[in-house]
Amino acid sequence: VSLIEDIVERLKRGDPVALGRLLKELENETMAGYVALKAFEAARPKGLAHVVGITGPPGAGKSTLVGILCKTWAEQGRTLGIICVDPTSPFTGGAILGDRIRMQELAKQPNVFIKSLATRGTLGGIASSTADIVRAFDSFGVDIVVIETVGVGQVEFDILDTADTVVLVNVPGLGDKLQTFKAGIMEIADLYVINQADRPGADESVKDLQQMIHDMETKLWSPPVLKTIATEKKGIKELAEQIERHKQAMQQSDVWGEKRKIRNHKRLRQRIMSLFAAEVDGLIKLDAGVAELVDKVKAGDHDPFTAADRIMEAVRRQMLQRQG
Ligand SMILES: Nc1nc2c(ncn2[C@@H]2O[C@H](COP(=O)(O)OP(=O)(O)OP(=O)(O)O)[C@@H](O)[C@H]2O)c(=O)[nH]1
Ligand SMILES: [Mg+2]
Repeated sequence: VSLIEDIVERLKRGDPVALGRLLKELENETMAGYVALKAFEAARPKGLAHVVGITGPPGAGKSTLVGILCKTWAEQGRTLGIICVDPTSPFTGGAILGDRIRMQELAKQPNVFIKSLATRGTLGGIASSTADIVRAFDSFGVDIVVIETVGVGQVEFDILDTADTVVLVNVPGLGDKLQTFKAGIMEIADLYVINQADRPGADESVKDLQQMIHDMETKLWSPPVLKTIATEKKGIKELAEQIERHKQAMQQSDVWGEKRKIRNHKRLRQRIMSLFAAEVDGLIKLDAGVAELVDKVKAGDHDPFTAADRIMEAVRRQMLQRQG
């Protein structure tokens, strides 16, 4: 048997080492990873896992919260897949060691699997490998996939808009920041948490958020605002309950199914995009004319519209040639 077949067989038997290997391949976007995942996911039920995104500003206490929340779930017998996107935030460098110890502690549980992803490499690469890793966890049979991201940019948004439930973690003293939140990531949150509620101003922040949610148009689900003290394990039970309640609300409507359709479609689009990008990159290397055109656009001596049209034409020509 080939190495890939061997990995797939072991995955089907629930071998955590094989899972670790698959996740590594998916992170590196290798062909072996895609072939293995394709074979594995074909043989498994799909879309059963509840995908929970936890996001918020640097240092809000996301990792601490994820750690305790996941420990609670693991003790209830749930199987968990945790994805930490960019755990080495430059803002709270000191927390990395704590993060690692906490994660090691958590990873000792037989039903908890952790994958850390560093935000490097291609634009959109993280979003697409995260989507594949979610699928891998789902096929492996985990009950809940938790994704921790620092909520600042487009990449996080791309990752989180395919999560079923998005939890936005903040700290007391939101005040003026509320306006900026409103415009961005705020809109995709299903649950709001004021963590570090042991610090002053927690109740005001809760009120501010509640007011903001009240002002927003809410359809099926009105997002609750919760207070937690992650370091003292306070408010965790309520948080877990609300996450579960959101899942039930989604399943009672067509949102649960709709989210899965969007997620599947997005994976397809991401794959097409990356194949296409590879095709174009190959062409630029091979075709002196195209390379020259790209250089002109770079220098500002050529408009990108006509250049893109020409490159598209060249790609089509090349594909036809290969067929003929
Ligand atoms: N006082 C107080 N401190 C907390 C609480 N929760 C977390 N912290 C502390 O806040 C710091 C940051 O916590 P992390 O869990 O690393 O925060 P994070 O949001 O994951 O940070 P990044 O991943 O770097 O963005 C750590 O020193 C925690 O111990 C809390 O409820 N109260
Ligand atoms: Mg963190």
